[in-house]
Amino acid sequence: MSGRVGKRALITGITGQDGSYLTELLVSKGYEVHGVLRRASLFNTDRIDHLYHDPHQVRPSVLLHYGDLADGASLRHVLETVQPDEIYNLGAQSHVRVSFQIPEYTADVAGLGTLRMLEALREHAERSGRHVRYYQAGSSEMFGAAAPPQSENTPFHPRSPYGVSKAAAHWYSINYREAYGLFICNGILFNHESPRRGETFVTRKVTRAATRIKLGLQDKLYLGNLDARRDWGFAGDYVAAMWLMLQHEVPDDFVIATGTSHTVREFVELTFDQVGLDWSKYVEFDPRYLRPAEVDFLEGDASKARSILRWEPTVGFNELVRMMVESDLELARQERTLINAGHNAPERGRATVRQV
Ligand code: NAP
Ligand code: F7E
Repeated sequence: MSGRVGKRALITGITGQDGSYLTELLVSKGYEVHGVLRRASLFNTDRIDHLYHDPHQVRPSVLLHYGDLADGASLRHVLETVQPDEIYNLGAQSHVRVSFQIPEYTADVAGLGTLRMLEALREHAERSGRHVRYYQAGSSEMFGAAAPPQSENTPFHPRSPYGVSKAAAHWYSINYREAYGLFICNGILFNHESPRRGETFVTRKVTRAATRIKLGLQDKLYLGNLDARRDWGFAGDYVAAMWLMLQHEVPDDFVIATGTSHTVREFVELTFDQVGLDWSKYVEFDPRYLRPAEVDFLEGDASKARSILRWEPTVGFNELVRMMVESDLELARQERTLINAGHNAPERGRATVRQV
């Protein structure tokens, strides 16, 4: 590839929540960003469409390549084509509840997919002599049942096929760092949310439902375990930590978290408060949203990232909920306007949200 100006990044999972925020961040820093796009029967680029320019018309800063973490040849091909300076491996089947329903696929993409990416990187680095920096998207789900506060020194005790697969990916990454001297960092990120969060994760499910109930578009919200505690931060802050890890002189592993936790019940209460509703009148229990094994309490200790990377979260819990409620209220208003104008506006993704 010719005509390089700034750095070039390759992102798997570019169409996901984090991929979209990371792309915005890297483009703002002058990177040329390449993303691995998974083939789907419907458009799956909603979160990055605003960043994409037709390469026939302008020199684009965001380019997409078909590929899949389940297909090693496609990863090798994309890597050779793009020749990136940095790789962010964010692609995964990332839903914990779904990982109990499709455990082999989850392991294939989140666990083996990481190994495929690392092998592609090793071969590329050996053949070309290029120095490429690699970020691996690890998760607090790897801690699972370990007692809080969890830090880089806390032993893993994952509680789902997703958590086990991410733990394997974490150790593959350390092994490739130690064995081949590659620049590989593991982020161990606690839950992070945003208006772009997938609608089957509990935060977005709640903000979407509360705002739709407020506008008379929905009657009830069905949830599972309200007692689980999570350390919820803002995705925009967390992608900045990924970038900081790859700018550090030495490759290392970092916990990224706010250090405060809340129960699902508290998240529900605050969300409904913000739209002026009493949550207990609308929320009902549905056992289908329980998991065969639960992670009860996650609260991260990110002091290593704070001191070494100088990373700090900028958005607190109340602000995060406010941001998500505002965005979903706007979507609900648009839905209401269509219905008032006589259009049939069925709830988007209704069938998916009912499953998980
Ligand atoms: P997300 O919104 O679910 O996005 C996942 C991305 O992976 C999507 O772009 C998805 O493509 C892609 N993907 C799925 N299967 C793939 C495959 N077989 N090959 C290539 N790409 C595939 O997840 P996120 O919240 O942005 O999280 C980003 C990463 O961080 C994930 O690895 C997740 O497990 C991890 N993580 C997330 C959190 C969190 O709280 N958000 C915390 C810790 C770690 P489609 O758009 O086509 O589905
Ligand atoms: O669940 C409870 C559920 O699905 C949070 C992923 O990004 O963060 C995420 O995984 C809690 C759990 O996220 C419902 O039982 C109750 O205790 O929003 P979640 P998660 O499982 O924490 C980690 C760090 C990742 O790495 C993952 O990729 O909420 N809960 N009722 C519910 N959860 C859902 N989804 N739906 C419910 O109705």
